[in-house]
Amino acid sequence: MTPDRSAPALRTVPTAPVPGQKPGTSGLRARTVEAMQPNWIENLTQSILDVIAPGAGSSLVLGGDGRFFNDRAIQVLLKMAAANGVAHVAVARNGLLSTPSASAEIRHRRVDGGLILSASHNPGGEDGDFGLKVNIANGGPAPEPVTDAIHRRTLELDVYRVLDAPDINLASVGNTALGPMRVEVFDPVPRYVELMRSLFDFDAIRALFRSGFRMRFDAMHAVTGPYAQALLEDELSAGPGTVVNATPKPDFGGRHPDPNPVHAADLVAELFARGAPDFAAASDGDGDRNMILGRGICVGPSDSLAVLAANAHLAPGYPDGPVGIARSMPTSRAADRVARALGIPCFETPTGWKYFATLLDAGRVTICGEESAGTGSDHVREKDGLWAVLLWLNILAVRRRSVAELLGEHWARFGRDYYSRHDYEGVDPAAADAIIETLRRRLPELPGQTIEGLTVSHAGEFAYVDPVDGSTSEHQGIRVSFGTEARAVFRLSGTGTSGATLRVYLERFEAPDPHRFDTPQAALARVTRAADRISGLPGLLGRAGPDMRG
Ligand code: VG1
Ligand code: CO
Repeated sequence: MTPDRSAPALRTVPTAPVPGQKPGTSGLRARTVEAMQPNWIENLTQSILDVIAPGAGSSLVLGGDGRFFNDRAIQVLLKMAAANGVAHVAVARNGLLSTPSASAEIRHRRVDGGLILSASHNPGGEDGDFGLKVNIANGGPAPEPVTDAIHRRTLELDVYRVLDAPDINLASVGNTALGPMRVEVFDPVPRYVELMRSLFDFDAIRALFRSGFRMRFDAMHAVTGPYAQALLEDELSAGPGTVVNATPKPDFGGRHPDPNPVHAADLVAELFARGAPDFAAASDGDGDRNMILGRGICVGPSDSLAVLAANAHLAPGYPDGPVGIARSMPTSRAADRVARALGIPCFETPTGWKYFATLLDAGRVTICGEESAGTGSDHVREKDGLWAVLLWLNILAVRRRSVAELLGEHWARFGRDYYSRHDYEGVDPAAADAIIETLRRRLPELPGQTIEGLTVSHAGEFAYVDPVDGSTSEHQGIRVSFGTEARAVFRLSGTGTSGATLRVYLERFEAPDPHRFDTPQAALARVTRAADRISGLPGLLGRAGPDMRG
């Protein structure tokens, strides 16, 4: 038989390990310039495929948030998947696939996993960050043993395999052969819309908009634009122009695609100005986070989790309410109060969505959330920004209250957990480690001490034992409790790409009192001073205060 001249040639390319590819809280992140170095993406891809798609015949889902270099990386990933015996890759049209939608696709298609090219809320562009999240067959983020195995593989790799073939056209939907592999370019929006329709009362939300209710959604030039337009404008008739910054851009329009009051300052200003809409929301680069605003009010993510859990039964997807709630350790205890009232368990997990997956898989929890603007449910295995927006809309459509009234009623019933996160960014990593180490050593002497009028009842480092599979995770943040009233938590971020970020999480509970409306920073002044005295921050860093107060 004569060889088929049109068949693409498989090349085995010698390579040397590229250092520094360490998995963080959520996937692997690097400066884009670093990711563009020769062999960087190839080595990483080979290591991932060796771990999650060993042998022939596997199927994967592929896409990302549209950031700079994703288009090149996707072509490399496809050609390497083909060369490594992967049978089928479903790749989103133009490479645009949100993280929750990727999770939904993996689950629906029953494939072996997925690759999401995103550094989430980190800035994009050539001067920004690049990232890759690996998801497993349940649709959730790869757990630590898998990311550790990938990391180990990057350190020992000496060859990678790639197919010499022309680029795949990602602009139109359809099937193409890439050597022995089938590439299916698909539009992920319809399936995501169907999933949301199965959970929420679209008629009730349409009626809310017909009644004159107005909203704004800021897609931050990131991946949620097409999904939000299809859902809010086309399906729910929220009105044209509801979704702003809807076109995904490789540099997110030069801004951080991070839905917080700093990076979505325009949206916040609009909601506090005269003629403000009733409701607004924003999402991050890869569509898994959400910011919720009402007229004249920002809803803190920890409060949002509590309100969603307390009212989930108003949506058709959750008729009996949640069976359990899970929150990351630094998230405020507002959700615990709801769980207690509902007579259901509330689990406390380390930071990062991967820790929720075992609880969700085991059917122990329905709703999960993190203080970093992530909320989600058992419909997928990722946090889901637009899901949270739609659940809020469904609740508002049934309750017919303003966001401020709804929150006020929630606090009147459960009490209020004032909450704030202070971030110190761009810290020298050695200095950051030293600060945490000093704090760790001081922990035993803290209990019983009264600092700024607050008495320390407990001080320790959070270690987690997964109640489903018994796996353990240590060093997940330092907790200092002042009785049941107040708490300070210290931890190092695991999502940055340059320098370290120290996070200080502050909270204080106040029993229901309809006459108290403090701002969080004012209500937390004493806890903040106590936390600063315990950690030595910001003095140790020689700074006046944190770079960010969320
Ligand atoms: C941050 C948040 C954490 C979140 C993670 C990924 O991690 O604090 O709650 O799960 O980002 O978010 P860290 O280690 O920097 O504190 V995203 O939207 O990737 O997916
Ligand atoms: Co994200």
